[in-house]
Amino acid sequence: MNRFLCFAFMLSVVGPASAQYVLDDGTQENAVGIGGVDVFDIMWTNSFVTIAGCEVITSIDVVTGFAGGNISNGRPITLFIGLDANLDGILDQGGVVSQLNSSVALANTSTFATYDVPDWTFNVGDGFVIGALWTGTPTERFVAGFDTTAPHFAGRSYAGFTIGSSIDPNNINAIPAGNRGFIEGFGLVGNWMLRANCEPVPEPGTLAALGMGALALLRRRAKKSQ
Ligand SMILES: [Ca+2]
Ligand SMILES: [Ca+2]
Repeated sequence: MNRFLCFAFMLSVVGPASAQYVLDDGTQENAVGIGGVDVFDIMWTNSFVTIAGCEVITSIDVVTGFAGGNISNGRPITLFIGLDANLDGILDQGGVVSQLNSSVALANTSTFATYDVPDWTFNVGDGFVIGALWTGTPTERFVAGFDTTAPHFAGRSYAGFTIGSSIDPNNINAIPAGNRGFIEGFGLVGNWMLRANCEPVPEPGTLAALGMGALALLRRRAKKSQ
């Protein structure tokens, strides 16, 4: 049932040291925003549970806008990694552990833009979310790339919005209760096109071997200089 996570796990075992946490099927059908209001903030997150070989979150991929959409490249967007300690799929209050303030790229192309957030290392079994935060205007609304075709993972894609005020991802309790929840609660079915790239934790044995190599090199240099 969780075939994308399984896929990521297999990659992390047999492939090079990179894999992804993914809910979408790679093909965008829609984009989500807030209609009928003036200026608004929208935050959207996907939740995952840390698997072995994929403990270090290194960057976030996100699709903004949709083909024919009008989201501007270059406007501010914030990407973040957050804790979900109670595994309910919701970013914990005060739980942001890595954040990158950047700008929109590759908008309206159904293409993932990669954002190199500061790395964060989880333990296997830890819940976490990755998210994006952006400010909409009366003309630019539909920012969050959305996959509506099966497979669909319910209770994993979450959204929150505020009208006329800013969202602090470290204080999601400040978002009015009716303005936040899983996407299903808003009558939508699908998952965000929002992925986490990951790497395994470097093994102590590898580090030790590297250290010994460096020591040997230093000793050779020391001998030469004598
Ligand atoms: Ca799709
Ligand atoms: Ca939580």
